[in-house]
Amino acid sequence: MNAALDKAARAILRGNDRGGYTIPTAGLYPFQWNWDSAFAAWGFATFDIDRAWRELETLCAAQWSDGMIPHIVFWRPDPAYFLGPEAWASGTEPATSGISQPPVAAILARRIWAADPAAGRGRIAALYPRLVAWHRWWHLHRCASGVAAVTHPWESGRDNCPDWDVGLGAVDASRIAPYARRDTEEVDPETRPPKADYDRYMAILEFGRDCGWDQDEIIRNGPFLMADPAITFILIRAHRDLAAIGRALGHDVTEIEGWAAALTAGLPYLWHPGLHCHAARDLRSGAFAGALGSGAFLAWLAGAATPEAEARLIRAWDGVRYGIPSADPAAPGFERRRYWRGPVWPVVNALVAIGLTDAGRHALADRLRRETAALIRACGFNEYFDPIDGAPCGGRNFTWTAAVWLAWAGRDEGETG
Ligand code: 9WN
Repeated sequence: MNAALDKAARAILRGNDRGGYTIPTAGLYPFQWNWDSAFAAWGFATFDIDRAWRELETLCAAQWSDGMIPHIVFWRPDPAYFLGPEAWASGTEPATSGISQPPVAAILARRIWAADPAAGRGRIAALYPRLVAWHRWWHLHRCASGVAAVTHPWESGRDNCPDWDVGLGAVDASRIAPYARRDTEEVDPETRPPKADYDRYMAILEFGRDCGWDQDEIIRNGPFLMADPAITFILIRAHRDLAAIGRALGHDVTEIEGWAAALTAGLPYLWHPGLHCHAARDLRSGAFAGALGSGAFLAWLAGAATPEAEARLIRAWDGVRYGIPSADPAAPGFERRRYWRGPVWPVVNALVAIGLTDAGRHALADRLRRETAALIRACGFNEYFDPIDGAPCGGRNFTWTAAVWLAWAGRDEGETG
């Protein structure tokens, strides 16, 4: 059974390969996305190590001069996606979006290097300065408050999760021009963010574009600035992994270790005593998101899950058949099929499992792997799934679902890559 699914997963990666970069899925997402590519590389590393490094190299080739690695790279035009290169007007070559995405690349690059140390040494050595520059960009432009912030819900990778409701409520979308979405032509609109969210995504984008993506202006006066527990946990972990890579290459990593230590020291700001876990916070008003989101589960990835948080997280997990739900199933806003407001995302599960394994929570890590594998076995390589009945949602033949199958979910216990 696993052999057939391994073969299908490899075929998805090959089929979504556009020559050096992999699209998330044909039709819905026809360009290179940042964290999708890092997962694609992890999947490729299980059967084509050269192609794995190539994926990361292509992504890093789109790096901006200030160090940012953008969230979308528009290598070739494709009218199938709204919002394309014209909307962002990055002025870069290649054209890109104007924001970033969860910095998982160093976490996965370290694992890819471990898969074949000899083949990877030269490749990781060449990528290392680019990754350091990107992590410095995060430190300088997103972490001034002591925790990591996002300036657009899309920068979080968890677009419409309940975390952002409090910040989006303050965004004025009354002046945006009419627009036509493409995503709701590709998949069931009931599983996508509603128009009210998209209006605000547009308004935030237009502010960035109109100030020429001036980061100081965006941080000072932009319509949306929220501290994100998920990016904070991911960045802590990614800094540590990048420091380990740097050390192995013989570099001084004091600066990187300092970034990780500063973010770790900032975590109490995100602790929500009423929710008993870390939660997003609006940096303009100080208001907390009132709901537990999947970002809280990434505490394990940063080695920051307290016993109180563990108990709370496991309670939310126990509320569904297939973990991890992207929102608390007991909360009134839970929507089991609407994108990041309830569904389970294999890609987030893979990150949580890395954290659980490192925290010595092997039984939980294995439970998560089995629940994820059951979804994929029953329904295929969809973008996300209903956590109650396992129904497949979103795009089909999805690159990162195939990749996490190959690198993690489809492997036996103890084999995790
Ligand atoms: C906007 C590609 C991306 C993922 C994100 C996911 C979704 C895009 C969209 O698809 O976002 O970036 O148009 O909905 O939320 O995490 O990287 O798979």
